[in-house]
Amino acid sequence: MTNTNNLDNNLSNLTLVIPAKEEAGCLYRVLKELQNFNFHKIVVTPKNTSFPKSWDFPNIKIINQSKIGYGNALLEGIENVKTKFFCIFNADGSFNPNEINNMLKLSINYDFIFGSRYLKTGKSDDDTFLTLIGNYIFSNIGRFFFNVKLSDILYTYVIANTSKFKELEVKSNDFRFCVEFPIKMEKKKFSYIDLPSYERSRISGKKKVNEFIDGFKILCEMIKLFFSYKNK
Ligand SMILES: Nc1nc2c(ncn2[C@@H]2O[C@H](COP(=O)(O)OP(=O)(O)OP(=O)(O)O)[C@@H](O)[C@H]2O)c(=O)[nH]1
Ligand SMILES: [Mg+2]
Repeated sequence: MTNTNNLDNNLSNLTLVIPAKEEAGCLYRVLKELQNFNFHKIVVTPKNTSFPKSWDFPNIKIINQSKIGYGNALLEGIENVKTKFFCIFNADGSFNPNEINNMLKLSINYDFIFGSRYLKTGKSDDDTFLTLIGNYIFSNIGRFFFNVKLSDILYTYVIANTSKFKELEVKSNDFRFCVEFPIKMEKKKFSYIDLPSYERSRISGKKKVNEFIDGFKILCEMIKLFFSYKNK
């Protein structure tokens, strides 16, 4: 793959794990933008998803997930990562790849580096009132009940140390992944930080998160984890 950005050599230590479900209207443009970056890339799609033959993206690994769900896509993608670090990178165009370099620089000092839309220069063009309130509530539950020091717990634009992530033994196959991961990371006392991130609007298509159903599942997961750690 070509590297037109003259980026740091250490970027090749990074694999982007790109979950993509029904993103036909976005994925081509996302992969096109990513062509400028010298990262490994793994796209994870639901079963029986195929791409037009005219798409010419060499060196991108495509995996059809064996189960269903966002968390499952990530877990199966991460299983295939061979680099020291990986980055969860959405296929809807909302993550700006220009932020990765700054996040990756911090991997010298931290095991996990999270983006946050709610820090100083962070912003979201994609948030609705409901998602804004939901993120605020869940980030505060994370902070008060689990001591997770993240201002945007559900965003999940994150660079992770691959072997440390595997030690967490994250199991969630759905959006519960977004809280199980940081809560277990805090409990293991791994090092982490969050940085401002600017979330762009999704390019097209529909969001896969259902604020009420997934919000409820996320809340149940937090309650379950709270009692499982309390009883230890
Ligand atoms: N492979 C796979 N990818 C998924 C699944 N569910 C969601 N995704 C992808 O995960 C990423 C995040 O999902 P989104 O629907 O964008 O969630 P969101 O960012 O909270 O919602 P938006 O407001 O639309 O941006 C997107 O790239 C989706 O295509 C799934 O079941 N399987
Ligand atoms: Mg999105």
